[in-house]
Amino acid sequence: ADKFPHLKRDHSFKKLSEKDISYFKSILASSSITQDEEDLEIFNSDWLRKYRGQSKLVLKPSSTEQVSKILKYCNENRLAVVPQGGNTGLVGKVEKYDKEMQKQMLHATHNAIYFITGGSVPVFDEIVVSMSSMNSIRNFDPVSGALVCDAGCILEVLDKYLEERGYIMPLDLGAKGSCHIGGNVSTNAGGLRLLRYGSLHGTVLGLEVVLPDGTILDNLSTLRKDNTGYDLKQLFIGAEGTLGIVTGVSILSPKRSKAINVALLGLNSFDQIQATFKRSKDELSEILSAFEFWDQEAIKLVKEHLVAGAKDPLQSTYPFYVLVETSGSNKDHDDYKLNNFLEGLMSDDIVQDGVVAQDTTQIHNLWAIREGIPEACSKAGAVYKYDISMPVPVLYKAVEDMKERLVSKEVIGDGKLFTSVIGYGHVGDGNLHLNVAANEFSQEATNLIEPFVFEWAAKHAGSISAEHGLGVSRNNHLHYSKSPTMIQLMIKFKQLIDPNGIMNPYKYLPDV
Ligand code: FAD
Ligand code: 2HG
Ligand code: ZN
Repeated sequence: ADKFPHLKRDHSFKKLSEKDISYFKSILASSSITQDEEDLEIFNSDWLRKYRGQSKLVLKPSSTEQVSKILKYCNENRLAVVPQGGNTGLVGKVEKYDKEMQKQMLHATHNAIYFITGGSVPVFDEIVVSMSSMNSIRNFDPVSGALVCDAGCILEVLDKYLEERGYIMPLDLGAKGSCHIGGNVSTNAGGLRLLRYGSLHGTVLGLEVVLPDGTILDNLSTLRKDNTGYDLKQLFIGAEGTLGIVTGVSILSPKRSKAINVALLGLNSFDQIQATFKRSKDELSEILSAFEFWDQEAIKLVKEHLVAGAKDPLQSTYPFYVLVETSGSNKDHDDYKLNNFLEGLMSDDIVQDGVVAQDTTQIHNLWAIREGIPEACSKAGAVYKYDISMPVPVLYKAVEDMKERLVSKEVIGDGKLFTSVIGYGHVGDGNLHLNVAANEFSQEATNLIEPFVFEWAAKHAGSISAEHGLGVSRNNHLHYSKSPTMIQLMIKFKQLIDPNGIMNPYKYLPDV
């Protein structure tokens, strides 16, 4: 595909034939098979004919047995497969990019912006297996909070279901309205609640996975403790569809907190952010549930490009912003703690300004600023997105060093290659989202930021991807974060579980 000029179709994969279609028609309802050119567009990143994937077939199974039959057949016939959830993954790559694309991108809808960069899009003619029809909740235990559901359930739908029962999903992300829990598990998504509830490696209790040869691995345990043998489910969390298709998820949901507070703070330096974070752990301790930050560039873009509700409620503009959320069981207790915390920060001149949301609408509006940053950045032009983790003290140095590099090379500013460098993210998790906005994507621009950014992460004991994963855009940079021994072991796992390499090829592991 034009989009991936460095890749060549693997000719060991068979091309789709009428015989194959007949087989799929024998196991799936006709409404679960998409072949129509126009309908296929959306699964192939439609808006750009020139660069779109070339899948000719989308299958939408509605049961684990159907997924098993599909994969068994594909494996026996060497047909390559791309599992697809909500298409919100952020690990694709647009190699070529022109003004026309950019214009379309600026006018694209929220989801379309991300769709074109989705790692769940086929590279060549892989069959798309969309999980959107597997969206039932299978079981919920109101005592333990264990939720068992199909992989195609939308995250926000699950959260609403749990809200009615006094529980909450242990993860939350800006893409909640579209992403599937199976996609979240397959990308090991982090998001806005990781600080409080930990990663999916801890909250997922069990998985049902269809292996590439059609075997159903039934590990849908609801146990919190189970030390019998290797913990196989962990291999599939963050495997990005390269080892099989996740069809069912068992996840531990915590009780929903009765009292939620959100405060927005304005600060002068990243050192002040660190001091605030340290204090929040001391003084808010068990009720602290989120600690997010963004910089002045981010708020500028949010104000310029976004969205009703995302106004800056502070009087002046500050170099940095922090959103602190508390979730507890007693409103008076939480209010008291938060007010003391904020007063202390102000009187010690650590925080310059602050506002506390007074009702749920204001809570929503403050979160809308944070959750709207990725969209606002994308509307600023061609955005190179990096998602790196490192020790918190050097987190913002990545933004400063990148800016300094582009300034010293005289490639940023009016009429130059780049327009801005933006920093935001999950500071509580040591996870920076470094977005570099350019006028257009080009090889020249790419070469100015890569591999610099990956080398930077490696030099500072960081990871080249904290939460978005590898897809087609980071697979060849894996060595910055993992040793040759580890990469070799990963390749062996892949060969063991998917010997024909049919699952999501060309992605995740380094090109051979
Ligand atoms: P897709 O994009 O469809 O797929 C992602 C990958 O998983 C692909 O490799 C695909 O092949 C595979 N896959 C999907 N479903 C399955 C399955 N059932 N079995 C096997 N493989 C499967 N990520 C974060 O970590 N934290 C954030 O805060 C965050 N915020 C975001 C905000 C916005 C606005 C957007 C657009 C994205 C954000 N993301 C974030 C990216 C995140 O990775 C995805 O949104 C989400 O986890 C992917 O789910 P999905 O269902 O859309 O998967
Ligand atoms: C977030 O935290 C997401 O908002 C998206 O992970 C980050 O778009 C990005 O760079
Ligand atoms: Zn994030």
